[in-house]
Amino acid sequence: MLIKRKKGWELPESAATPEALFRDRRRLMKGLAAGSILAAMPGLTACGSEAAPMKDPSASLYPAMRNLRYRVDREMTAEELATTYNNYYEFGSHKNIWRAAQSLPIRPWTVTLDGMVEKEQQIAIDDLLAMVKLEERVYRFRCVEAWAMTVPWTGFPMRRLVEIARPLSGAKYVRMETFKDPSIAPGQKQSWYPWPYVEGLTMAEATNELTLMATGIYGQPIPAQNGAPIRLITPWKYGFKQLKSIVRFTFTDERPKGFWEEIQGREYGFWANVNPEVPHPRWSQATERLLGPDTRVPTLLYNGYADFVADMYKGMEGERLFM
Ligand SMILES: Nc1nc2c(c(=O)[nH]1)N[C@H]1C(S)=C(S)[C@@H](COP(=O)(O)O)O[C@H]1N2
Ligand SMILES: [Mo]
Repeated sequence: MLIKRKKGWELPESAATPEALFRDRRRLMKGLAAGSILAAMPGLTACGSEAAPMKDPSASLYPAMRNLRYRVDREMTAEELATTYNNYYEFGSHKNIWRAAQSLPIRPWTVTLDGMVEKEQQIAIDDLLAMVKLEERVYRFRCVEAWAMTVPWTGFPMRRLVEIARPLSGAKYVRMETFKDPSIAPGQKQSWYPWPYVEGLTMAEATNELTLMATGIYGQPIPAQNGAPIRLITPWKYGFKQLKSIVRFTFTDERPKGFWEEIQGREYGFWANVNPEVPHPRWSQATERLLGPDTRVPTLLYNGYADFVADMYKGMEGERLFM
């Protein structure tokens, strides 16, 4: 596989340009081709054992051009960290699930668009990818547990997905669902959790320019542990809103109840917008720990994205907007 370098990568955002990572990857791919370092790579094997991740047929779509409208004045988080420190309860309720998640079959993968739409559709992920234009965006990411990272997602605006779905005028929300198959995801055998993982957005949120359907990360198809083959990214909201491995988008006039809201509604709500001044019932949200340097930095209102999103919440002061 060749990693082509495009013009966008050369632009001034040097802090957020992981050149070294790409150089390393090129070296790695050469090594893989020669078959020399397979043994040294955890999770990779020469001949399709259980641990081998499925090959991604969309690999040639990456990297995509970076969209420089979205800038972050922070160091990029190392790829090794962002892809090995994860929350994905389907594969375990701890951070070290990346290896277990390799058993997720990413093809065939069908996305259903249903509910209040002109016509229900089922679209294979590669057909969907052919209908959209991929771009790269570097966003901040803030987990409700008060750790944070900065990563380059590749994807397309959710607004484009809404266009494809053609919702009826009465639709007020999009309800999204992660796959459910306990034979693949051992966490789903734990029946006290309300599987599948569900999250929802208002139509205004879903069509906000920031809202991204991410299909890649660090210039490659998104790996299973980060939500392959398609996950939600809403950078002004806590991480738990940003569900992974989505199979269904349902347009509805009822506010969806998310996975965590269902489990503990007093701690996790529908809006989940980042706000340093509104503590979680069990800890402060004033600061966050950066993955990598492990330093603590102040948390920003709407995670630094107020200019893009604050207008959507005008006149809603009575709502629990920040949990
Ligand atoms: N289906 C599903 N999506 C999920 C989760 C999950 O457990 N299952 N965890 C959420 C939480 S709490 C966070 S912080 C982010 C983590 O994303 P990352 O592993 O790519 O950093 O995924 C979110 N999406
Ligand atoms: Mo999270």
